[in-house]
Amino acid sequence: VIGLLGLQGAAAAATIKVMDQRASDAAQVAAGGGTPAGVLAAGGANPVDGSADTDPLQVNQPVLAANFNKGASLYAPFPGALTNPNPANLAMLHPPPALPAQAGRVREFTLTVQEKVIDIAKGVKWFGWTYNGTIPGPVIRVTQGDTVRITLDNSTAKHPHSVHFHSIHAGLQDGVFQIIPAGGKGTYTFQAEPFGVFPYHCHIAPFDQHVARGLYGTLIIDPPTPRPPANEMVMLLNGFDLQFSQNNDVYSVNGLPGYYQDHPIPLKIGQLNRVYIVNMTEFDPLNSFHLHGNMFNYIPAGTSLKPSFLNDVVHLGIADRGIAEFLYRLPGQFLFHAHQTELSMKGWSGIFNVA
Ligand SMILES: [Cu+2]
Repeated sequence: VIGLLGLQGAAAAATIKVMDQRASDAAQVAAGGGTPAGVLAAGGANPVDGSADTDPLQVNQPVLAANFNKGASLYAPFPGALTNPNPANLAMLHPPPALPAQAGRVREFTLTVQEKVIDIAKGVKWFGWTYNGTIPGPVIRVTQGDTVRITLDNSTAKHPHSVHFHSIHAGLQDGVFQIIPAGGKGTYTFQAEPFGVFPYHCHIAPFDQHVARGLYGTLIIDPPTPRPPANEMVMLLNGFDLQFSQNNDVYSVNGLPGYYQDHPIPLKIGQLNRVYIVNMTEFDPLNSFHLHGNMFNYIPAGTSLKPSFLNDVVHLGIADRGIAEFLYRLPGQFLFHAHQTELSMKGWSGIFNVA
């Protein structure tokens, strides 16, 4: 408080240096002199913004509340999930199986950039930048120790792009300074380590364009001995800024806003479930995963074989990720969703049907 008042005093007496004024204000307040003279001279005895606050006792809460948007949502109505999504988006839910480590194994993948119009939700089209035609791009799964070769085919794209993997590798394979020009093609090579779950994404400036337009996906690096068998799922969390306003209009799991609400995911009682969660939601500082009727063990970044904690919600900053493991003992329909109401109401909500 002293510092703030001191600054106001300094503004009123422009010839006095700010630090000198602060020191004299502090001395005056410390000596019991109350508000410093310079602050009083600048009108500083009044509330800082000069306006009177509403007296809470004068607020007619029932009337105010009854008229507040008539009880309707403040958000635009969600247009509804696609009825016939791209099968490649649906296939992302269940990743390819883990492979045990094998010395000298080389894994090769091709990501082809396609700048194209895709369907997002009912009546909603999006001119996205995609890896292999989908947002997110395909799930890439390898094992720790594999040599991984990723070819980025940019031959039909109108912009330069790259692919930058999180995880450990040489600087020359990092996808930041290794830009593939429009019409070009290039390969990134690294040895997969450590085991865990990672995002990959384009890393060309302007980043808001190249990432938010859809150039991202999930990389799973399995431990040399795969984790115990489970019903495995991948859920990449994202948003779509349909107005190009730095504000997302719909949110999704695997690029399908609202889809798993309309088409519940069947789970079996007593079966171990393992969800690889990756947050690639631009423009919102946090996304989250909340599970109903249960608790999950969580492994941050997937870089351990042992969970760090048991919870029913986990919050993820942008590019954060982890593994949630859980098992249902009781049947029923259970929501999983972002616990930010806006995100859940705009498409990031789904149902597990446990039987
Ligand atoms: Cu790009």
